[in-house]
Amino acid sequence: MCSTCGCSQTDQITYSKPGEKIEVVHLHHDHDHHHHGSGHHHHDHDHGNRTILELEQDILMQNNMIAERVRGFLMAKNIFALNLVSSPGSGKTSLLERTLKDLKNELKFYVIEGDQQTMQDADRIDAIGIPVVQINTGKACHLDSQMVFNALEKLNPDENSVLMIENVGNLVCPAGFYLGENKRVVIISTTEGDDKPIKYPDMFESSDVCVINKIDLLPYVPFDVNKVKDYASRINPNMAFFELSALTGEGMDAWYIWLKNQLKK
Ligand SMILES: Nc1nc2c(ncn2[C@@H]2O[C@H](COP(=O)(O)OP(=O)(O)O)[C@@H](O)[C@H]2O)c(=O)[nH]1
Ligand SMILES: [Mg+2]
Repeated sequence: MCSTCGCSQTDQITYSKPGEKIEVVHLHHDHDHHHHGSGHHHHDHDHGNRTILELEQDILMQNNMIAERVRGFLMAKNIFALNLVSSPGSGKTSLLERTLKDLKNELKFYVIEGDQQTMQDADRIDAIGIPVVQINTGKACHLDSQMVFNALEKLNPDENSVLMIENVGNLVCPAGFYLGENKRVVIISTTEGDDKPIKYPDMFESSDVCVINKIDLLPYVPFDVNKVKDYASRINPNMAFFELSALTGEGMDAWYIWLKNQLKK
């Protein structure tokens, strides 16, 4: 169960590289122990809210513990990791594609792709010649740290590289799941409306960077860039902003400078 929206997670998650399918058992604690052995099931009803809260805490605690293992692995290898989050279609894969194409001769990249179904995004990354693992989360609406940990075992990334994690398209649930990343990047595109930061504050609060994508469409859509920045800055005063078009390439240079500066730290 996702802590935020209450969706159910599948027991089996498929991890695969393009052309290859591997089944990995998803490790989630058996939370039924709240109900075992008491014989007083009417109490479950009385304490229903408490039980749900404990379940959420368990899931997030478990996730954070494994995220710290991911963090330790990345630190030991001096790998810089970004977690890209957004609603579906904002341009996460497009931003990745252009970034990888433009910087692949300078930096060593690895990619973890998260989607509920299909290998399509992994195929797009594979076409650029970058090592990629696709995680199909099934019913789950976010990546969790165990999935990333398992994907890292498969990727076996070199030291001094950059790991790009494309999360499942969703502005809600991924906010609660730290993956061990260095920075979280929320992407909002000009076709989504400029009210998203106040509607989905958790995602903007938990992100370090906000990429405003599809600026090539600004002449055609009612979207006030300054309003987005204002809303997002109220939620997160430390947010860094980039306005760009992953389609035309406009504004990508500032994003590249930021990325390369991060690696020097
Ligand atoms: N006009 C325009 N379209 C874009 C831009 N970036 C992505 N797209 C388009 O938006 C759609 C969704 O992009 P995608 O990268 O798959 O989004 P994701 O679901 O967040 O990974 C695709 O049709 C892209 O071609 C952009 O900067 N400008
Ligand atoms: Mg995508």
